[in-house]
Amino acid sequence: MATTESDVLDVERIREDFPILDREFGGEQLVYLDNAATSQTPDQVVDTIADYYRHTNANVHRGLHQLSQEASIAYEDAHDRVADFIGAEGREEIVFTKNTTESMNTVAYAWGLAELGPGDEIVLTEMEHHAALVTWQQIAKKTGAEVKFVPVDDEGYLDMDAAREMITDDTEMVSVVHVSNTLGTINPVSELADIAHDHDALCFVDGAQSVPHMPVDVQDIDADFFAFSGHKMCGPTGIGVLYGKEHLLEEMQPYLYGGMMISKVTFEDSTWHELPWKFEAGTPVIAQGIALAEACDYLDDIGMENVRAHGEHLAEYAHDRLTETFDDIRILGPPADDRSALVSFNLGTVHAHDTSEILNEFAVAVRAGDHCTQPLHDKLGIAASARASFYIYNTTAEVDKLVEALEATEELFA
Ligand code: 7TS
Repeated sequence: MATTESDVLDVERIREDFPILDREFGGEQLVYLDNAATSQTPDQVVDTIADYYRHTNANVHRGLHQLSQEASIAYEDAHDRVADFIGAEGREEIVFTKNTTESMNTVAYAWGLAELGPGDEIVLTEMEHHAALVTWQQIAKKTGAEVKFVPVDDEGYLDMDAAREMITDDTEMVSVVHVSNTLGTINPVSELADIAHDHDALCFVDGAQSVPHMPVDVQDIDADFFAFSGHKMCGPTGIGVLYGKEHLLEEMQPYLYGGMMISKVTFEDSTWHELPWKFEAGTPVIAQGIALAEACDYLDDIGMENVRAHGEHLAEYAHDRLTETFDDIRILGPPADDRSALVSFNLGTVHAHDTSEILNEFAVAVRAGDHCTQPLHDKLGIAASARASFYIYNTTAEVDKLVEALEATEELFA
């Protein structure tokens, strides 16, 4: 059983970068365990945004004036930094979007509408976030393609035998979540990409919950497309990333049209700017992009292997403490020692919303609901679950506080 504090991170030091963690509610210090929804933002990233607006703010790719040149260089360099963070070849493969959802929609519209038709199949998994599930479902309706779902077994793992049977020569796209935001399952995405490629299908990996928590190399995975959000990895809101293999992005038509993404425009027709700008129409997410690059620096300074070890340690500790403390608790997903940095659960018959309300009285912030995985909750036979999700600044003492607050919740509803 995991009982000792993770010694891979100097958590006390890290917490100094996050003054928000000192906030108190009703005299209790905040215990922030809603990191899978959004992580907190360190001073270094906040300062980068403030510095940008104080000293460098200008539109990019336009003016020949000095400020615009400086902003343009910083914005373009941010693409290189993010490319390096996930092992992409270069900035051509990194499109800045608003979030994971927009990255998904970009491919669904730009690639899916053009390439899919009746007889084609899109293979998803039962644990997809609505960002993938709803998007591909709607693209399927528009194109006549069919959506299939790889089942999730009782332990929260994908049924890989079923996946091998379901992915066939009719499959055009396999879209799979790397780490489930509800179950904490870490999926074998590289194997799924291989299976997809054996059938000449493409593989889209939703990395919203993996990039913040573990080293990711998109080339090792051999993903064709890969998406994640800045706000779950110490970055700001309002920025997401779409990685795409260069030759695929080259072949795709843009999703949004307008300024910045064009090369030559006449009254009759237009041609497109080079990658990645072809997919970044209008004034882009300049401050957010530059701040995301800073977030990559921040996480790399800590070390992504250490980030991973710490988060998994806390999840294991929480899983163990919850199972040993409560007779009547249902924890979703894989065993304690094989999950990413989160634990979703239901305490007896207490509704998850009630649980989170009581926890809030103790200043313990968790998420309650379906976590944008309604069909998965339906399959599990529950309407909602409570979820504690961890990051670099959380401690086992905070998990203990969660458990204490849950003991009070159980008593209240006994
Ligand atoms: N994919 C996964 C696996 C996610 O966890 C999320 C957000 C998204 C996609 C969408 O990211 P967005 O930045 O476009 O919103 N998940 C959650 C969550 O679990 N609680 O709040 C947001």
